Amino acid sequence: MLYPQNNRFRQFIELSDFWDFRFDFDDKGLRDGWEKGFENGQPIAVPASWNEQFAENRDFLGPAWYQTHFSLPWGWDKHRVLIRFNSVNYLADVWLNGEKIGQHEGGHLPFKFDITSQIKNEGNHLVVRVDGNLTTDRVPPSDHNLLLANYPPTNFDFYPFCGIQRPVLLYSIPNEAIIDLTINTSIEGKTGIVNAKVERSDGNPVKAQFNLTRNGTNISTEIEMDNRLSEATLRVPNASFWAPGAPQLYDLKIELSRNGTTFDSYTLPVGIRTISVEGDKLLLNGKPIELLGFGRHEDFPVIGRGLMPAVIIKDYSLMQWIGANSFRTSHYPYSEQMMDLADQLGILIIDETPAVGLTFHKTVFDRHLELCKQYTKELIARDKNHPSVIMWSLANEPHQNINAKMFFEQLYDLAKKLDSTRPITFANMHIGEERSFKFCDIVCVNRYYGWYLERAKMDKACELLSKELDKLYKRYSKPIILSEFGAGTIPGWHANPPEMWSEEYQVEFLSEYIKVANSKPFVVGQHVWNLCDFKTSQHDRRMGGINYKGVFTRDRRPKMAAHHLRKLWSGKTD
Ligand code: BDP
Repeated sequence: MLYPQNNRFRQFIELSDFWDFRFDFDDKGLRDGWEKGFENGQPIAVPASWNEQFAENRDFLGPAWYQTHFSLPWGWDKHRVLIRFNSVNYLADVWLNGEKIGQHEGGHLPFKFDITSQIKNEGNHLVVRVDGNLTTDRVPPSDHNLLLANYPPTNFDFYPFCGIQRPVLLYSIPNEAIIDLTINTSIEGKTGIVNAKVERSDGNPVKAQFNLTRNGTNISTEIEMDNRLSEATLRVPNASFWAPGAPQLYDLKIELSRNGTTFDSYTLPVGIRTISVEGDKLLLNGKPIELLGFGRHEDFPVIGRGLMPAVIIKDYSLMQWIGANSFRTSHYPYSEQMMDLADQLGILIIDETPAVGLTFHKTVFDRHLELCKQYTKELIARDKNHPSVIMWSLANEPHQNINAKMFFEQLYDLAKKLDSTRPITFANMHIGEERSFKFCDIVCVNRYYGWYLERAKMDKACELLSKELDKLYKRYSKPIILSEFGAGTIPGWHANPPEMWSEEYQVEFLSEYIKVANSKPFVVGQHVWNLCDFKTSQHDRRMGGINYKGVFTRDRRPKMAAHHLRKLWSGKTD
């Protein structure tokens, strides 16, 4: 799914602004015709979660209604016009000028509607009903078995922020247009090979010009297309390959023309790189790579899970300062802006779907599988062209259950069919061995010995961790990533000898885990939980509704562990 862009043939504007907003406490909006417009609203910032914007109603998860008005930009009346929502949590119903234009279920992933036939030149009225409620038949689900018994009752450990959390874009494309591109790259010696598959809105005959450029290099080819789907391959001698530390990007520009007149064009950054699993190694461009980094959250005071460009910059800067080269989009897809920057900065990403808290109960199995398949398709469609994305994670911590195997077999097959070039994984919960590791190319384990188990006993914790890793490798012969390990730490709380919740304990905990990881050649990644403290539901284990496992605070100040990790990962102390 291509991101809208501005060029001679395409244009987009963001409808980011203060919109009009109303909570629908009695769920009467649909009955009372609010889709035609509602009264007594209050201003709200879009994009941003609604939860922390007001003095009241933080934990009300919906439904709530948004409305705004806009005019069509000059010159768009001759073109196709679409509206794209980059992320609405969780269920969105959309009306334009009183007419329903569609619905989308699931947050964190974009959806779009063609509104060419509904749009007016002036005075367009857009209404969105958002339901962020957690229920058992949604993914992520509400607390199914009271495992956490938290409030709001989630089956996962982060705050269920809701609303229009990423930009809403209005965009125009030509009537005959490039609809999608799929880029695959490979390497032969010093030559980079770029294969570009093009999907068009129709199959009319056209000429397609492909130009791949970077620093004065220009590789081009022209082909005739007479199908909706066509492809071209470009070979780049002495190519600059994409890798952390050298994130070399080419621009691939595709232009469509007929009878000498160009009528559409799209430009995409392309990184030439390969990723594969061989034996106990993860290989980037044919060479073993070790992932050092974090699990993270899109989370910041007031704005919640809303797009926050400055925080994205800050977090990348912190990761680079500390010597990290990677992170996992725990536990849902992050903004497209975050992915674009990872391509530019050379950061590796384990890209996770929003499938967290899965239980596989008979009553919800089919519904959850259907939603997870939808999310997997939407995620791969959105992120398949990012060189930074090196792995798909199909879920976080599914509950171990006999039915999980059937579930993951189907999801794995689907993901492989959609993208055979990237390894697939999911992150496994501490409480036991996963029956579905068979359906992973790399085994990801979240482990908390020394925190939730063997509390405060780091010696015993490391012994168990080490034994378990050996056992897992012996059984599955796949590389392993420690995809989470961490200790709750109150900033400024000290103890000697180290005690749980103290900064010293976090330092000890992370150091000991890293020692174990470094001692096992088959452990190819260490992702600390978490980059920063983050908001979660209220619970007796979560003081103030905050998970304190960050090595930075929620406002991005370093704890002792941040300095320590920097020393371990980058050798720097200044
Ligand atoms: C893991 C989860 C993560 C939690 C973490 C924790 O994957 O979402 O925040 O534990 O307990 O089980 O801090």
